[in-house]
Amino acid sequence: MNQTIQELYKTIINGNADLAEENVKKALDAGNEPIRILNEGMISAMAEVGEQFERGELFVPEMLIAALAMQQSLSILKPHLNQSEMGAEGKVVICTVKGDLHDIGKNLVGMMLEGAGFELLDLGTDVPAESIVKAVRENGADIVALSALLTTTMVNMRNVIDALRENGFRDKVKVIIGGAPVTKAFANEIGADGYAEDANRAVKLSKLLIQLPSGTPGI
Ligand code: B1M
Repeated sequence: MNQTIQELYKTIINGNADLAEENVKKALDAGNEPIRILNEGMISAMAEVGEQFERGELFVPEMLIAALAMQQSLSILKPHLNQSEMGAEGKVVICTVKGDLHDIGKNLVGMMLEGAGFELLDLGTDVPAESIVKAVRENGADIVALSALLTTTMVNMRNVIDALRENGFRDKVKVIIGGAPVTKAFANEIGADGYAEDANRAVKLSKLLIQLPSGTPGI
């Protein structure tokens, strides 16, 4: 890793968004390939943040700040990247389900997925099943990622899976779910393809699921 990219890597881990933006510009000015800046300076930084989070060495606020630094600097890099390089991992439709306005965890998962090379279509919060089906129909998707923070709204995840099935999309997309009250047992019960406890695990799960053929039992 050369010096400008290393500086960027460090500023993202430290969550210094303004400096990270500056460092993307510096790395571009120094003649680095945009895709190299993305992979070595940004995606690897978020992977390290995720690992530190899993080891309990940093916590949600730090992860969120790092994710925001990643997001901000990504907006500087995006115009320099080929479309095929961004979102090369696959397309994800993400949202918080109907009735639920909590979006911090969903945003974190989205940023981490985007940082890991997935193309993201974020439908926001309080999203009814029909809107998710519509988004999949109109845009295509490899993965539908659903977040819920309330015990009263997590049940709406089942409605999304049912609606995807009724509209003929269930075998075409993988469905992953997460959020504080959600469990792996619940994911199995409603027929989701996978459950992730946190944003980093959601990325790992998505990378794994996208390689599996349709109809493979959930993990
Ligand atoms: Co609300 N709220 N809230 N709230 N809120 C909780 C969730 C609650 C546990 C607080 C409590 O009572 N202790 C409780 C739920 C109880 C329950 O259902 N069991 C609760 C309640 C009751 C409510 C209201 C009903 C309160 C009221 O009005 N009476 C109301 C509901 C509004 C609605 O949604 N319709 C409400 C409102 C709000 C605010 C608007 C004030 C605000 C949300 C602001 C926002 O999101 N923009 C809010 C907040 C901030 C919280 C707490 C304090 C924090 C949530 C949070 O952002 N955590 C929360 C208490 C708590 O969780 N300790 C609480 C940080 C975030 C990074 O974590 O979202 O869990 P989290 O995401 C994690 C993982 O869960 C996972 O990854 C993230 C970490 O990497 N993850 C996924 C999340 N989504 C995933 C998707 C995946 C994979 C992993 O794959 C797709």
